[in-house]
Amino acid sequence: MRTLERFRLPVWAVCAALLLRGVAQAQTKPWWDERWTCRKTVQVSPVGDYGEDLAAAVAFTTGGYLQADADDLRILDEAGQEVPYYVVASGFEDLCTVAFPVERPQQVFDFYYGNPRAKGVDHDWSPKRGLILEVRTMGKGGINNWHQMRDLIANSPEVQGRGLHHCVFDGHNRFGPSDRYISIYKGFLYCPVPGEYDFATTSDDASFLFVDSDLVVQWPGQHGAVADARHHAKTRLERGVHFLEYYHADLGDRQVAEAAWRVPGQEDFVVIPPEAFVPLWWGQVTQYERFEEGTLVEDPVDFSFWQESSVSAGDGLLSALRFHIDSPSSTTREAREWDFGDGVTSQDRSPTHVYVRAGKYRVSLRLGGQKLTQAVRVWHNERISGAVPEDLARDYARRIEGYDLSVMAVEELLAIWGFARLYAAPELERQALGALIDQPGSFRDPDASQVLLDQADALWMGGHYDIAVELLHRLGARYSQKEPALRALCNEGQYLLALGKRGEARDAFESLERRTSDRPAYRAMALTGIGDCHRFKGDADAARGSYLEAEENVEGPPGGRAVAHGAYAQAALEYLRAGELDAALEQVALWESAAPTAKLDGYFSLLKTIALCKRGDVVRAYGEARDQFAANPEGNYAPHMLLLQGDCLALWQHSDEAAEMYRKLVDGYPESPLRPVAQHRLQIPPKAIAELRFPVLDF
Ligand SMILES: [Ca+2]
Repeated sequence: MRTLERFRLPVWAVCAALLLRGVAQAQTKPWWDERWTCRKTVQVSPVGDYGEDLAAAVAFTTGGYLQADADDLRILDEAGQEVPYYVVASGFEDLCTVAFPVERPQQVFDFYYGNPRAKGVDHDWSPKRGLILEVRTMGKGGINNWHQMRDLIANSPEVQGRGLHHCVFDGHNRFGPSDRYISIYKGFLYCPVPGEYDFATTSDDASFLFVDSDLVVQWPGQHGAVADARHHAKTRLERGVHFLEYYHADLGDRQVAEAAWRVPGQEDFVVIPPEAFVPLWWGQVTQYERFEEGTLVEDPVDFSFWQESSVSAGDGLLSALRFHIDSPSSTTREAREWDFGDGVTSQDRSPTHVYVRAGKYRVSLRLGGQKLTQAVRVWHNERISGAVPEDLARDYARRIEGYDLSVMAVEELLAIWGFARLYAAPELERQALGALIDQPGSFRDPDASQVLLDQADALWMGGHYDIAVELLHRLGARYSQKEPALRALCNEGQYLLALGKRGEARDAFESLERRTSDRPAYRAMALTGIGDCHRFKGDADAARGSYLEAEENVEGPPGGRAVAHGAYAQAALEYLRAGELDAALEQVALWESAAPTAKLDGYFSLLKTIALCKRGDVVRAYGEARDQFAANPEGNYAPHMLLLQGDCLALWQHSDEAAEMYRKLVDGYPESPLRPVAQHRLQIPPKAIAELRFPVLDF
């Protein structure tokens, strides 16, 4: 530690150095203890009237050098005397907030830390100013009275977060998920006049308000909040500072914690305002010095960060954090790169970064040859900004569109996708979806793969047929053996078939068949699809061959296939009559997979076409009717298939082709009871599914 000696030079040497090196070196002052490697100089500024028990608070970044519980923190005043302090928040991230006593404005203190072996000092000092909020995860216990609540707090040791707060007026948990948590507010109220003070609480769920350790008003138990002060009680207080405690517990659902008062002479209750709490002065870091392996680091790299705004999106939360380089010489250092710990980087001087999920991130800044990494926590702090959520969301979407989404994890991409959908940012939605498809982890994640499959379905139903097919194709191509890929291929084949692209559909089904030699259920789907391609071509015999082969791959249903036909048909029809279309289609799908040869029977196609058509999927409904007609133009259901093809085409706004189908029925099936229906539809084509009447179902 020889290098430290130069800070113990005699006075004359310091004076000589000053003369030689200029005024800047006047800041060099003796190092208190060489075992402590970091020193931050803090200057305090007064806030509000001075009053008694002066105390300041400062939040400083620790660079990860401070012990999590701040045991190695030492604060020295200008005379080199140790000053007691109170840790408001430490260890949640590389940012520490402490309070400490002060004597006068502009007073300067040295904060020493960075000694992993230092033991904590018991100061027995806490500020008689400000308001501190602590949130804990709820443990086991009741909230029906103060005794239960006290035990519950004792049984709830996990602290989610702590910090200085403005007032007791919260509608969410700013430190974690807003469910099953306990909030503890402790603050110092200034009562301007002696007299009867009326305190009120409203909460969701329980709340207990104490003044000077006496329980004044409470609203225990599980309940919603009310918008009035019906839960209130008076207490007599002298002029001066009084200790307020407010304990709140939320069991779930909504959450509110609100403390109000009516000071003597006032008519109405008001939320106890921030200015009612005796203010802490504010400290600011003015200099940072650090020793590394015994050598003083010239102008160590340092950056600070704070949460600027948040937007909630469904179950998730997006937050913008602001980062600022604190190293004085940073302007002269050219190489500068931020890594925000979520895969995104930036070269900006003072970037704002949007995190798509709350949580802890390791953020690093490379500046010149130095690098600093700090733990940064994105809190569940959804109301820190007064901005309109839609405005913020637009700004967030714009920023996120600039990210390289290929480096982000599946959870992040899902969050972005959900956000983009909620706030109607189609470009971002498309980007997130593309990145999800390309992200190797997507199919290890059941949520992500389901999102992608559902999305393809939604695109299809929205009329984006080609995009839906493209999405499924990419899914199928990329993850050749995984279950969602097989499902994607199967859906792709069916969509292509509905679009009349038999060759491409067959490619998809054959690709599925090649991959599923050891997976009978999917193999049956592939063979059924290939059978559908034959049916589309009008080759009923080849279709039957493929369907029979498919049936060999599925276990026969109980009671045999003939019984299954009847059971599925009955169930599908009943669901159709009840208007439960998804359930009807599910029965159709079960029917199809248990007994693919059913597809050669017109009745199956009839029910499937009606179900698809009623659900609004006229493209697939049309494909089914078309293929069934092609397979068996002589069959009992051939006129039905022509009628339904006409109906689908009419709804799909292909009126000429629709008329052609109705005419085919009128001319080709003179004995059919459906002929008059077709004649009528030639006069008045159907316009909406709601007004359409179906054979079997309606006549
Ligand atoms: Ca609640």
